Amino acid sequence: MLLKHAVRTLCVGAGGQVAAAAAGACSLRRLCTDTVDLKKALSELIPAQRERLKALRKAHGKRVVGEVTVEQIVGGMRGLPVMGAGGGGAMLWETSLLDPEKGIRFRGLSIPELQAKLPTAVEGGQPLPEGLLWLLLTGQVPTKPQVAAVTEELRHRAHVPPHVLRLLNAMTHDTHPMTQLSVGVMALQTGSHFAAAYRRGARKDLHWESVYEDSMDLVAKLPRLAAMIYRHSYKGGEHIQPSMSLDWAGNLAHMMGYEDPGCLEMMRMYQTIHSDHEGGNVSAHTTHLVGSALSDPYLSYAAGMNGLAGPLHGLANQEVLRWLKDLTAKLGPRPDKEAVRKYVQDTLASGKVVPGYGHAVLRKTDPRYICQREFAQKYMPDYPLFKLVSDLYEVVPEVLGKTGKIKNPWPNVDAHSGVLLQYYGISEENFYTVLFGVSRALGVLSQGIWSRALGLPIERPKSITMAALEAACAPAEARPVAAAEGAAAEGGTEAIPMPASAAV
Ligand code: AMX
Repeated sequence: MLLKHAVRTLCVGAGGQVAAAAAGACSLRRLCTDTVDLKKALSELIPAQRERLKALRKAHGKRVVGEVTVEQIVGGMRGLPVMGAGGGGAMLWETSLLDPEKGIRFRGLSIPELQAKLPTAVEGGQPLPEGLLWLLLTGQVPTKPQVAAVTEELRHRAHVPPHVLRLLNAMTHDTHPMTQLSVGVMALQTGSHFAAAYRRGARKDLHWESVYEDSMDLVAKLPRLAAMIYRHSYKGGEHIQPSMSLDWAGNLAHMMGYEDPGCLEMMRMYQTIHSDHEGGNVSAHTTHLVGSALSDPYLSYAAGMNGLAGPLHGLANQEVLRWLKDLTAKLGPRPDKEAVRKYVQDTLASGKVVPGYGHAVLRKTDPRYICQREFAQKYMPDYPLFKLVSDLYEVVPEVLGKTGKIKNPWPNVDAHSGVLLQYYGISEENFYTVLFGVSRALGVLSQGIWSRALGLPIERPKSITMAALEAACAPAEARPVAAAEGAAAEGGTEAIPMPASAAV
């Protein structure tokens, strides 16, 4: 590991983990060494967390924590099973938790708390995402030297081998940037430490170590890869070398070709707030699922990125910009609110979604939207596109609310991010989801390291046929018949009862 200078001790006793402390739950123990070495810090935390999970399973493994409804099974597994605050959960995810009303908490910290506590590049500025990475992995707010050590570690891991650029060059310039990202990450997989260690027969309790190496390598290389994709797609393949004095997110802006200090700060904020949104969203869940088969971090993250590329998920930031451009093309740059209302109604009437609005879990305005709005109020208060987005905030929720079916009419993260990028000249909206994807690596790969450290098993939920569900819901006296019909209809041999455990 790089840079092992001593810093002040963090040993302040047990129970200090910000997230669990807030929740009153058992927590990660405080680090008791003077280290700026992230891997060493992790290795000190892992044994106690393994014991914690073991004890939980032993004491409560058979405890019923909720009921499952038919609606939950056919409705995308939302709120499964319902238990306690936060709306329940169907998988273990340690790095962040989404409250439907309050929004995301990163190891217990809200976005304003991140902004207040994490080290920054600029006095009073936006958090450095490297600090968030430390927080996600250890549950501890890092010191400045710890963040500096992560920046340095990432710098040393950032090289992207030439075969990746050759592969990008082989793709046409109009290949969607998310396709290029997925292909580029897959090409990087040749360097997987985990795949090599597994081939050599690495012990299961040591899997996390090579997964850590892969994850840090991948996080380090992503800004370079993303910038290569950007320059390949839009700037005639004229690439820009990384700066050895810039931080991880600042370097991303620099390698894309943007040097405005405001743009660098925007990139630090953007990369921080898009990083993690608990485990159930498509990109996180996919990364988690694929990783559970012991596919290495490159394979599992690339799979997650293919999910992020869907228009109902990360691609929504691109869709928002297209929708805004279409709006201004039809109505002019600053239409009145009545015209905007009509445009929103027309969108709904044409059977399309209003991009950037709604959420599967959130029931209030996304704090990530608010954070970006506050950034815009500070850096670009008079920018016409920002004013238009502010008008939409006043009009869209009311129109969506009137439909009576949309559970959350409020804006999500994607309603605002494109405006900030446009302001700094990053006008190519097809690229926006790549920036989201680079950030998302921080969260999903951190959890991936913990998943291997905790030895979580292959994920394999049992599925069910419609006939079996109908049979399970039929009145008791009708069940055998329904079951038999269901089984016959499906060409199967049995419909109910369903086995509680799943087989691979
Ligand atoms: N515009 C129009 N209709 C919407 C809508 C929107 N913004 N949000 C929800 N609806 C519709 C749904 O399509 C659904 O219609 P149906 O009953 O005819 O199928 C109905 O309202 C109920 O949906 P819901 O329970 O409120 O939402 P959901 O959990 O099924 O979907 C989401 C959540 C995000 C996919 C949806 O709100 C949506 O499509 N939003 C627009 C796309 C978007 O902004 N996605 C980004 C989300 C954040 C992210 O992942 N980056």
